[in-house]
Amino acid sequence: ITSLFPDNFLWGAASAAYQVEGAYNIDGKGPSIWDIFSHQPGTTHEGTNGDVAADHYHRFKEDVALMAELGMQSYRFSISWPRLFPEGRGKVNAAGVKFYSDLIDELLRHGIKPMITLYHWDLPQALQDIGGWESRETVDAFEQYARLCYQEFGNRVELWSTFNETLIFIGMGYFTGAHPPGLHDPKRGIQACHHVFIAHARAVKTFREYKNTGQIPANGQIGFVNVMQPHDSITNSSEDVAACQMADDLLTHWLYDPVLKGEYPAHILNLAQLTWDVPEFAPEDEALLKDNICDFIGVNYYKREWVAANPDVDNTKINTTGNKGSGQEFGIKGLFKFVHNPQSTYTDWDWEIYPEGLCVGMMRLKERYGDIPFYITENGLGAKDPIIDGEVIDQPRIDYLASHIDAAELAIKQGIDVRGYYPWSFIDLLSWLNGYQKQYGFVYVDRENDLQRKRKKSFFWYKDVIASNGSK
Ligand code: BGP
Repeated sequence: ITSLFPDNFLWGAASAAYQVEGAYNIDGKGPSIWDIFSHQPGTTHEGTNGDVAADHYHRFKEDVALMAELGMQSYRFSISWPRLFPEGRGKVNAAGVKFYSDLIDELLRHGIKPMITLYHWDLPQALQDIGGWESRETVDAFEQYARLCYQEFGNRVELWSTFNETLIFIGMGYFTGAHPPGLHDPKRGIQACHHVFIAHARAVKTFREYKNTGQIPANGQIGFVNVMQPHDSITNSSEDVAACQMADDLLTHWLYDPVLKGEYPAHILNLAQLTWDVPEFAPEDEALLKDNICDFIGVNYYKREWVAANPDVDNTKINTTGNKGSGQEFGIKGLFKFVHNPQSTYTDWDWEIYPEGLCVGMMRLKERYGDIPFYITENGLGAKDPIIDGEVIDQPRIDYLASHIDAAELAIKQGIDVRGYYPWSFIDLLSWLNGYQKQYGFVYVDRENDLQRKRKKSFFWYKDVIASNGSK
């Protein structure tokens, strides 16, 4: 049966600089907050870090050849800001510019469209030292960085996004402290996030200026990538339903409304009562946001969360071992908490497997924001893949992705404008808090054996998916 995926649908895969490149201190790159954070004891799983990662920096030609063999039509990757600006701003590192320029050329030579993420969490440490996203100076520096990227790569790259997953880098960076800058200070997090929205709008505005002068082709598009995590209330009780609404407002609407409506959801402003001191947008910032609504939304979908009322405690527990049931908890006292649903299916990292959520999530977003174009910028199964007779047999990944591709097709059937699918990830790479044991790739990296690449079972499966435009 032919699929419902349009002919120009983009089948891709995704990665991020810190997780794949390695070469963390090579050729003039400056340190990022992740370089500093991951080198501190006790911050990551068994002290793993991205110093070497998959060494994609040195092996990108071999990797692009594999992408081509897989049939990938697009590759989503991020640029390491401190590779271009070792100090975050000011002096440009020419070797860094050359690396991305060569990577882009190599992709284009193989007919693969680059999709660039400007910010996938590796803020230059030099900017953290002046306050990071809490400082308005970082907003200026981001614009300078975006400008350099448009100048250097804009003529060859159509698809761009500004930020990846504000929920995670703000939530983990400032609420739970599991990511850098490692704070437990929601008030500061809200302020940092506020600046991220303004930085986003500034980068969109600048992008359009480059488009108007022809330095970026007319078909260039810029979007924002967010976590898409549908929330459902665990019971019909009014307390749980209200808690679920709060989770949606705080974890979804707070992060989508500013980029798609140019304002904060009312509930978030009301949270000022909790002394979070939510800043209102200054009139000029609000106008900037409203005038620069982005062209598409990238959704990263892994799981849904079941929500219940939470009169009890603030808590976070992250399963970083892959031992199922070792606990994945999150709760904000007085607002909501996530709960395990015994009827659901979970991965070994206690993430619910719920393919329909991919469709449901986009339908809910369409209901709130109108008919926006979507790219599914991440989706995948983290697992300890079994090696059987030297082959990586990752059948659970195939099952996971196949059911989510069905859900994407269902979304298209329901009239959602879905334009591309980028599984996480092309190759096995660093999981921020789980190290190298939590694998996502179509390509296995033999860490015992000079980082040799090996095609997994899913590689051959996804190759057929792409070749048949998603037909089964
Ligand atoms: C998303 C990030 C990715 C990636 C993925 C898998 O939040 O954008 O960078 O890491 O999650 O997460 P994890 O590695 O924690 O399993």
